Amino acid sequence: MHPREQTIFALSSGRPPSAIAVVRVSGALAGTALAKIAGMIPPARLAKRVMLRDQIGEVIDDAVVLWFAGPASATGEDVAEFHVHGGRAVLNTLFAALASMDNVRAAEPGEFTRRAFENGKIDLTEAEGLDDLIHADTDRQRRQALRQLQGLLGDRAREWRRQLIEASALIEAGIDFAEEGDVPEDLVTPAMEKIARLRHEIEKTLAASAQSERLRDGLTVAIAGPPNAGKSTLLNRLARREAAIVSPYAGTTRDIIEVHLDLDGYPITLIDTAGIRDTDDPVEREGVRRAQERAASADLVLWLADDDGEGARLPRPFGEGGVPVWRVRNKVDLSGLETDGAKPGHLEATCGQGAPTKHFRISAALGDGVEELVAALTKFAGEWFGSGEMAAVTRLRHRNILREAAASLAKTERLVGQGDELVAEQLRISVELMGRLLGRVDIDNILDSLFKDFCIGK
Ligand SMILES: Nc1nc2c(ncn2[C@@H]2O[C@H](COP(=O)(O)OP(=O)(O)OP(=O)(O)O)[C@@H](O)[C@H]2O)c(=O)[nH]1
Ligand SMILES: [Mg+2]
Repeated sequence: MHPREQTIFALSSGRPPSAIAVVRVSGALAGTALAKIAGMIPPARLAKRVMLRDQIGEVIDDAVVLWFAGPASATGEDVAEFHVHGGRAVLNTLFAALASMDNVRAAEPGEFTRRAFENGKIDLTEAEGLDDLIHADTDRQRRQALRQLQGLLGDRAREWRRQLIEASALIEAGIDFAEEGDVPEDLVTPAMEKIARLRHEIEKTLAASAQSERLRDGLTVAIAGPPNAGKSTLLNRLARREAAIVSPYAGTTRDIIEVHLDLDGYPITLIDTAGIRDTDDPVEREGVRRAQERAASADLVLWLADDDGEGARLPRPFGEGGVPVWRVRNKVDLSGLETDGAKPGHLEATCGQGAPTKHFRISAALGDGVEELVAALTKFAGEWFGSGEMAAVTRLRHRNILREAAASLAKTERLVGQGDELVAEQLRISVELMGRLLGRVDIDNILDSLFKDFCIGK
């Protein structure tokens, strides 16, 4: 039997041990497996408490089972669910009992979702939304993934495709009329109006997509500055754990340290880098090189320096446009606040050349002024991510296809007057592009790369 036709099973809940574990079985033999192990098949969609037994009649567990007859199931195939106690021994025995059956095997990662897709239960954008949902860390990411899973992008793409097919039907009808020698009614004008409207809508969706994609990938903030400025201390305080080593020796941090923060639902990757200075130590020099590289590719740099002004000067390539840099003066507890009367916290923003710079004075060790810094970061994240509420174009794949589709429609508009056949052909290309967004054509390579990112049991 071809592997695609075999019945598959997997643990669909989290890593054992857990209170309850859910094992899903999908495929033609799901019912046989259920009957064998649970001794019965309950009515569809009704939980039933039963004793599970293995091939030689030994008790596996006192469990709850569910039965979903295909095609009214998550995968479109027959599906059985075993809700057992989540101990490793229970699971291993259950897996062994399932695997002992011919043509029943453990699932590959993402295989359940792949079958759901192949059986028309979900489209590709929904599968991708599901993937994002599983990997979402923050609440905002979760909501966005859910919107995609609910098929908003898929619905829109389906509607666009429908309208494109309508437009091309009009054009083709015009061509047929002309061949038959009838007076062709003007079918091109309404078709072109439709196309112009569609192109406009696609472009609008694309414009909003940059923000959605950002929400998916998160915002990177780099802490950089001279050695010993307290960069690692600040990272640890923001992460609320000792992620990086702090020491009074200059040159402590060499590798890039990365922590993930959730600021008001916005996913932030915060990185701590080696203190930037000239050094003869080859290891530290490599650290400095990496620090500069990462900071230059971050979305925001916090340039940390001692409050006494030491190291406050920005070295290149910072401050030369591109990445916004905020100046953070640390160790205000040491310098004594009376000197200039300024309190820790956020000082007024100065607008020099390029992006506006913000100034902060903090004590990373004691926490003074850190709250203001976090508030400003949250505000920055809010602006950077934008509202992103409506758009669901979260992947480069979507964006590329939509861009191609918009370009193809623009080309269609330019072809008007040069022959309806050319217009019709160009429209066919656009229809195909929309189909690709939904996964109707040349999908195998997209599928392989998408589904292997899934967890087993999904
Ligand atoms: N008094 C005071 N000491 C601080 C403050 N922040 C950090 N320190 C101290 O400064 C020293 C250096 O701190 P780190 O966080 O390791 O500095 P760093 O910038 O990561 O240093 P490198 O990794 O070597 O570049 C440590 O002894 C910290 O305890 C602060 O706000 N006040
Ligand atoms: Mg450090």
